[in-house]
Amino acid sequence: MKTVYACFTTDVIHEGHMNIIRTANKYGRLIIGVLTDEAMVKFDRFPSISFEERLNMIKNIPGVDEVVVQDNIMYDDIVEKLHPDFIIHGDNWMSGPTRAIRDNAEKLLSQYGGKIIDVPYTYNENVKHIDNKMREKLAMPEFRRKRLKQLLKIRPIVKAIEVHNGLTGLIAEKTVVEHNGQLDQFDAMWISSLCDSLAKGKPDIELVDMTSRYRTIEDVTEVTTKPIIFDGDTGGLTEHFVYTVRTLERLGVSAIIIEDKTGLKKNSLFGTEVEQTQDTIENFSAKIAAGKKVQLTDDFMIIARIESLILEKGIDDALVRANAFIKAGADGIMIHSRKSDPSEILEFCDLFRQNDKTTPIVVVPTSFNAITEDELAAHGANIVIYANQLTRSAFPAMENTAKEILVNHRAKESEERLLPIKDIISMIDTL
Ligand code: SPV
Ligand code: MG
Repeated sequence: MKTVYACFTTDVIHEGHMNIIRTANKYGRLIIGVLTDEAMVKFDRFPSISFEERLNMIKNIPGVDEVVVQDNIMYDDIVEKLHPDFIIHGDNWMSGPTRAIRDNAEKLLSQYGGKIIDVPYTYNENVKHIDNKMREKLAMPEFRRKRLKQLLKIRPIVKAIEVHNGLTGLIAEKTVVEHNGQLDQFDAMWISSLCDSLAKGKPDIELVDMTSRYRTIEDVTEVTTKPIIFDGDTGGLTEHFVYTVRTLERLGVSAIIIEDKTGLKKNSLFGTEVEQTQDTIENFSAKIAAGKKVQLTDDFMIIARIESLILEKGIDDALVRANAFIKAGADGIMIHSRKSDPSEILEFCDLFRQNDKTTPIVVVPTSFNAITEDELAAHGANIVIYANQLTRSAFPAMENTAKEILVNHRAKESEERLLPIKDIISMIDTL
């Protein structure tokens, strides 16, 4: 009897899956691999039910002879272990980044004469509806909010990218790349105070008020499912901060990062070129403790951002503060630097990890951008934030086009660099 293998990454079985199962049964004994959470979040989306639930669901489908665990989206281990005669999949994997998965399967099978079965993908209103419902469940505050903590448990380092509106939210949500035979995407979104302010043509000095910042969150949550880390600047007055915590929790935000500065906040990347005042350990600890006290769920995180390196107060000061803020209840710490050399950040991480193996460390490698995610993770960093690169790439592109139109007195010359009109009008899915 021949064996047929299929990998399932779904939380809901619909007619498309049943079609694959029926087709597979014609070829032989069907083994289904259930993709682990770790592997699933890396290339697709967060599961809305647990791995065990997915395993049981698939085990109980008539026509499924055996269920196994698949812990990588690529088939190398599975093919080595099971040597299936066929791998079956919907033909939607013939284009886009998932093509890399098909290529991987094909190459492995060709070594011993195995074959791929591409089943025409079932795409009708019912399947579309089920798929949308599954995704939209992930966008609900109660599911989205806890996802950062879940990701921290299963990702070697959580990767967040800056977003400041629906469009940048969609980029963070949907961008998947194939590189070196692996698929990758961002895990989370960072609502940067710098970029949220810049998008409104305002300086990054806590001038854009919370009502407006909440509006940005709503614009982003409308069209995405990934977890949000909110840049809360100094957190403002403690009496105000407690309300911010409540609102963010209700909106489904996973974490707020507040920095230990006081008075008129200026962007950290100015460093000591402008006057910036660090808050006292006592005041800032009291602010964190007040926030933790009003928090209603276990999902939400308050992360303390330490500005000692930015203000040239040294690593020892940063370590003392980190420990004090954790004692006050902080769920994580962010350490920032504006040097291009990452040494002080790495030294901080190493020293901090000597006594604390678990509290998440967040880093923002804007200035020290040569360091890779793997290197940061090796020093104990848990979250890496690409804090402003989308805004910084869009701005020069827009400015160049504006200049070009002025020079040419028409738009023809710019056209070939622009997204085609037909792509832009069909870019956004309608309900
Ligand atoms: C932001 O993105 O607004 C930040 C990070 O706070 S930084 O600009 O580097 O201070
Ligand atoms: Mg900021």
